[in-house]
Amino acid sequence: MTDIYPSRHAPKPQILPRHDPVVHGEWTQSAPLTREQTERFDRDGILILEDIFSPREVRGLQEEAGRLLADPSALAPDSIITEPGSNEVRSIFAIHDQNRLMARLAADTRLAGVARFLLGDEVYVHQSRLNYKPGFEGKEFYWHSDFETWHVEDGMPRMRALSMSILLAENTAHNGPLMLIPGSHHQFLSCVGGTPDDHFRMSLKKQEFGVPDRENLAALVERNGIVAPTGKPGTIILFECNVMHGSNGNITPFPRSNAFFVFNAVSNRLEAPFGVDRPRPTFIARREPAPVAPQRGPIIKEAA
Ligand code: 6CS
Ligand code: FE
Repeated sequence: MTDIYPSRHAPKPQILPRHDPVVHGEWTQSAPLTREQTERFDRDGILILEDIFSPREVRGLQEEAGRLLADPSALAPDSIITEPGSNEVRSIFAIHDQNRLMARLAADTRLAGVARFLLGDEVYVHQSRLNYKPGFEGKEFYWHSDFETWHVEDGMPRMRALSMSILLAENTAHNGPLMLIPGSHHQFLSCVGGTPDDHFRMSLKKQEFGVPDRENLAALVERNGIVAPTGKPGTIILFECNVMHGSNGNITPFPRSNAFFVFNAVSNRLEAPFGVDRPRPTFIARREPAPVAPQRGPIIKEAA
């Protein structure tokens, strides 16, 4: 099978064309986003959705994330990733598979319904995680395109996926907010260097392979700038699978926690990885699509 997005093969980085549309669905009056929001997502690859959840729903999600962090004993040990150099929890993966409320959040029409529209297909959760980025200890996530990793290490064939980060704590300019390069998704930045065996054991803590070269990254920033959306808990930062992004460390006392769901089009289900022999474990990348049936209504019932 021809690899139209080759990466980590060549001795030099390359800027390759994007072969996939950004918005795969057709906007109509019944779309879950306005025409303006849809056009902005197409242009920038980023969309911020605010005031989507009720205060009760946000509080319930924050409490659940806190409970899981306080007592992860019921969770699959493999799914818990600690910070490099400490035992602080950095992420809990496959959260929609391990927690009823997070499964209901992922299936909510305000998330899965929007993903179905933008991806123009039924969707499933390719990956989910709770990111905690603890105060004082939270380390950075270096610049990367998620699609580059999902293509090379998981076997995602085309660019027909997107991420939704639901803020569970105030994301400020200080506690390591997500930084994104708007418009960077329109080209594919092919990386140099191979991929170590079981790369995920290192990359989920500190990614050093499948990262862009500094010259091309500097050129991207020069042309497009950097945005670092901040917002109150409940804000959704939605970004396209090939947008270049990263985040700085967190040396403030305030954790920067979020719930993170990756929606992939069912038609874009994983194949054999394009750059490694063995695919990553399923707690990181689901290999059997389970189409999500979007659900309406509050994810937490208001007290009677
Ligand atoms: O490797 C992955 O799939 C994960 N790593 C990062 C830094 N972002 C995407 C994804 O959550
Ligand atoms: Fe990422």
